[in-house]
Formats: sequence, C-alpha cells, structure tokens
Amino acid sequence: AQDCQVSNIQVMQNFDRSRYTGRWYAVAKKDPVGLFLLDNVITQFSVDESGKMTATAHGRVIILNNWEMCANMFATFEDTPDPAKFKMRYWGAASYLQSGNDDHWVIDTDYDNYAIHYSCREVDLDGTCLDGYSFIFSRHPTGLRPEDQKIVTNKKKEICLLGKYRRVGHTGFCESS
Ligand code: AZE
Repeated sequence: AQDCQVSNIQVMQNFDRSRYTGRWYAVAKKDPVGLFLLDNVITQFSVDESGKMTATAHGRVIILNNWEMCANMFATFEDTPDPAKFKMRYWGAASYLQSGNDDHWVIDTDYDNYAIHYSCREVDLDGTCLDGYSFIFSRHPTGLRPEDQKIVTNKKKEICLLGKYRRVGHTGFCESS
C-alpha cells in the first residue's frame, strides 16, 4: 500500500545510529536534478562523543568543463523527532564542490549488510516527491547479498522509486584519497 506521499513514507523503526557507523559502499542510486556523485561512492558514518552523527563520503564527479575528480564530502546531521530522519548539512573539501542542506532518511537497514537511504529535496503540490535522490548501500564492496535484494526491491517499491536506480560502479577511482 503506497500512495507515494512523502509524508507517508515509512522509515526504519528504532534506528540505532551507533550500529550504522562505519563504511558503506553505494551499490545503486537514484539521481536528483543537477550535479551528482557519479560512481565510486563510499561513505563512512560516525557518532561523536556527544552522540551526534557525522559522515564523510567520496565519489567521482564531473564538474565545470568536464573536469573529472573525486569529491571529498563532509556532513553533520541534525536530529529530528523521528530517530531515522535527519537534516544533513553537507559540504565539499573544496569550495567548488556542492554544499547544501538535505533531508536524510534511513528507510531500512540490517546494519550488517544493506541500507536504504532516501532524500526528497522538493515535495510537489500533490505531496509526492518532485526532486530527490536515494542510495542503496552495502557493507560489501561486491554488492548486495541475494537474500537482501528482495528486501531492497520491496522497499524501492514502497518509496515509489522502483526502476529509477542505476548501478554504482566501483573501479577504485577514489581509493587514493
Ligand atoms: C551521502 C552520504 C552521507 C554523506 C554525504 C552524502 C551526500 C553527498 C552529496 C555530494 C554531492 C557532491 C557533488 C559535487 C560536485 C548521502 C552520500 C555528504 C550529495 C554533486
């Protein structure tokens, strides 16, 4: 039962940020409008002494006049009343990279294998998402385990993004940074 209303999207119950820490490999993504991370996306979540969640991420981007590079990104997360919904303030190591303030929702995760992230940047007048992005993350650089693929497919359906994802390749392009 999905009506594609952003306000009705179910997120992870009792999200535990400490179990979410560590490295995640993006295996698939749904792009927003405009510039975005292309591939080789790896992110690292941490929880600091005060319990606040932070993250770093890198990925290949092409900016300006076809300049290919690795975007090294940083993020801090503001808590909301829902433990799985955050406001993410993010910026790049270099000023010409992107910065902004996006919603950051954890839709589902088993902490040890897969995670489904969702961010709607712009809600349409009818309550559906007009512009947003989503990442499927895996703890394994090789991708999702077959048993997790079914869960992920079902969740993609629930968030009305089934068929909207592209595979995220890992070639080691950003490995040195
Ligand atoms: C995310 C994981 C948590 C940390 C961050 C993430 C998002 C990063 C971007 C970066 C865009 C960069 C561009 C540069 C030219 C969700 C992957 C920071 C959206 C487009």
